[in-house]
Amino acid sequence: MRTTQIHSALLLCSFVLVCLAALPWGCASGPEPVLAVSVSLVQPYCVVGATVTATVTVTTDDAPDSGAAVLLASSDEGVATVSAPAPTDTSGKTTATVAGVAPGTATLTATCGAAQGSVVVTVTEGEPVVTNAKDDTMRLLLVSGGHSVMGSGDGPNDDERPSFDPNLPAYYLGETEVTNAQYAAFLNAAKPDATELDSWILLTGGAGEYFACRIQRNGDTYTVEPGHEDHPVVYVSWFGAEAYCQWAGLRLPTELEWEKGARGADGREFPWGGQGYRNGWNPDLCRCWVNGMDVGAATAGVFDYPGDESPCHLIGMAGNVGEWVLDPYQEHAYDQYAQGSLAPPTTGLCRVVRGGAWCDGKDYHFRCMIRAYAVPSLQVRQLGFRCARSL
Ligand SMILES: [Ca+2]
Repeated sequence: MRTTQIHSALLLCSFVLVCLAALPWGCASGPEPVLAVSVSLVQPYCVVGATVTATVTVTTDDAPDSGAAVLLASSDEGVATVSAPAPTDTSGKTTATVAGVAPGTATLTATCGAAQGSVVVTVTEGEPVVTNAKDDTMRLLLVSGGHSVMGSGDGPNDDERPSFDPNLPAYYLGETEVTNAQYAAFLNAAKPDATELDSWILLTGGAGEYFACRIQRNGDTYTVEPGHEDHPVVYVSWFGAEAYCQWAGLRLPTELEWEKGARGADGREFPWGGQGYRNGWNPDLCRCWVNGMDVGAATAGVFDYPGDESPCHLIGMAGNVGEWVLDPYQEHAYDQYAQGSLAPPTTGLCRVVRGGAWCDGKDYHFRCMIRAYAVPSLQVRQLGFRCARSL
């Protein structure tokens, strides 16, 4: 073979290799008969810094493994990025990896031939739901970071004014108030001495059926009166709430965290909605005096009023029992927050209490921005708590 023939043969081989490399995997020559493309996520969210797998399904009018190459892109690479998909398999599916970059939402679009499919991925700061390792019956829900409306511009109380718009980092908040069963489990594990026990919870409760404490002690064993396991614990002091949180590896929420969890971002009056002073009140949606005294039990199960759900999907923020939060009460705390300093007060004789209770009858007790307070040793029938956790 002459040199020019050898060069021609090598050039031809190179050309064929280049053409093969340019063809998508499994792609026959000519336009592909792609009928539809769909893309789905194994889970509808992606945690910042982590990845999830997207599945792209290509429907063709030929064998499913003859699809053209799939291109996958994110609408916002500041939120989510996608890696190159693997080749289409014989079932017509291909997979790609989605990486969370920053909190927000991005649309993932898969393109194959003339067809497109898309799905929205929400990139979150953490897992949307965590179960507390110390007590696997307790769920905490992610409250996303960002601005939200707090306080009130038209409310009647000086201490809830002004309205302001702080930017809180993400955190977790208990889905419900802590229950009798959860608190009894804590007492059984902690085995408090008599002094500790008395400072945490008043097991003798009050007189009468409505006013009993539903946790009972027999030696070192604590049990719950049957039928009240899922009711919120009451007669618990702020110290008793703190002790539970420390045991569980959690903490009490600050009052700003509590209020954001109850209102979401739009400054609503009640967890379920309403804008403006007392607008949106509906006593049927939460445990309150209207429905609390008539049914023979003061508190209700923590999931018995699903209408008392906040935009963050937290239950019982309006009613059932009022809730201790972390902060000492200072009348002018909201003035200071509104000026930009979000550090909670560190001193004060009382602790803040948030939300209404089964024995409250007035609509304004259930407004999300009401700031009540009590001495931390108080142990009463309408006061419990829920837990929080940092990311
Ligand atoms: Ca409550």
